[in-house]
Amino acid sequence: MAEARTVPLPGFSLLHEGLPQAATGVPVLCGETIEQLFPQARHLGREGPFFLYQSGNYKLGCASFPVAAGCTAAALSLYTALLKTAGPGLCRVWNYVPGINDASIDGREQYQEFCLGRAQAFENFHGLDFAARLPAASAVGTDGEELVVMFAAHPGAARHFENPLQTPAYQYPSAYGPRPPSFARATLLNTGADLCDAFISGTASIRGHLTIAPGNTAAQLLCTLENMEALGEHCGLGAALAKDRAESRHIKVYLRHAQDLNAVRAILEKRLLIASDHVSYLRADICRSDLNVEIELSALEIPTGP
Ligand code: 3EB
Repeated sequence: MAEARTVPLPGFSLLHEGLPQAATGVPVLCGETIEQLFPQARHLGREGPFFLYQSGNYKLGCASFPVAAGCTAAALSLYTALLKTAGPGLCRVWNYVPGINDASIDGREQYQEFCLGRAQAFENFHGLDFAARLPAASAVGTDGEELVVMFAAHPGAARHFENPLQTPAYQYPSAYGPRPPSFARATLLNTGADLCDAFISGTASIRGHLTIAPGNTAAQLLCTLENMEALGEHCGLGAALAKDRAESRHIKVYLRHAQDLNAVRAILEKRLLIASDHVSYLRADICRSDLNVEIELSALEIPTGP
């Protein structure tokens, strides 16, 4: 199987050569190598560590920070800058965490270190009850040396949603780490009288706060799809996740094991995908070592009228 070492990030990051591809290398196993979520984005300039872009009313940003001094410090630094730069309308964050399942110098997982610094930055910025402000997100591993974060912010009123089948990640018990993950399950935004944008966070095989079917990719995929359907229903997109309404949906499927590709594709072709979807399958570690698959979905300008 050919693995292209390209960056399946929201395309705006590739508009500026300032971001080294090596920092975000997540191999594309199949599908589009550049996500075309904001194909019209243009480079605006820099602010602190962030390269900034604009696409319509969206402000987009991308930054990286070395993890040599620890992932907690890197996350605190990048998120402190992100919250200041993005402004109040933060809708979506994409996180790329080096060695996400590796042990840190303090014996925690790198993902836990990342969560610690991220939560501290949100708390510093918004105060102790920051949970209601948290946007949709995803977090996957890389084999790079830099933490990479990208954001999309919009001046419209973003609405954040939880999944009725899942414990809010920001309420996960402390067994998973000293600070829980800081994200919402979905963020929706009305962009016109009858139009909305939707960002479904990275979704995995978690019920309540427990991993379902540890290590079993096929069973995890079914649980993940059920989670996405329940979330779609709950946030008003519908269980079919705007399948028949969105002009195109942008889906990224992260696989821990490249050899799961064909089996996962076959199921998703039947259960989730239609011809107009933009899909990429990527090789990446997931934030819990017993998770094998994570799926995210974004769609812009979904008609919401009758
Ligand atoms: C989960 O539900 C799976 O830390 O930003 C999904 C989406 C996951 C976002 C994050 C983590 C994050 O906990 C992992």
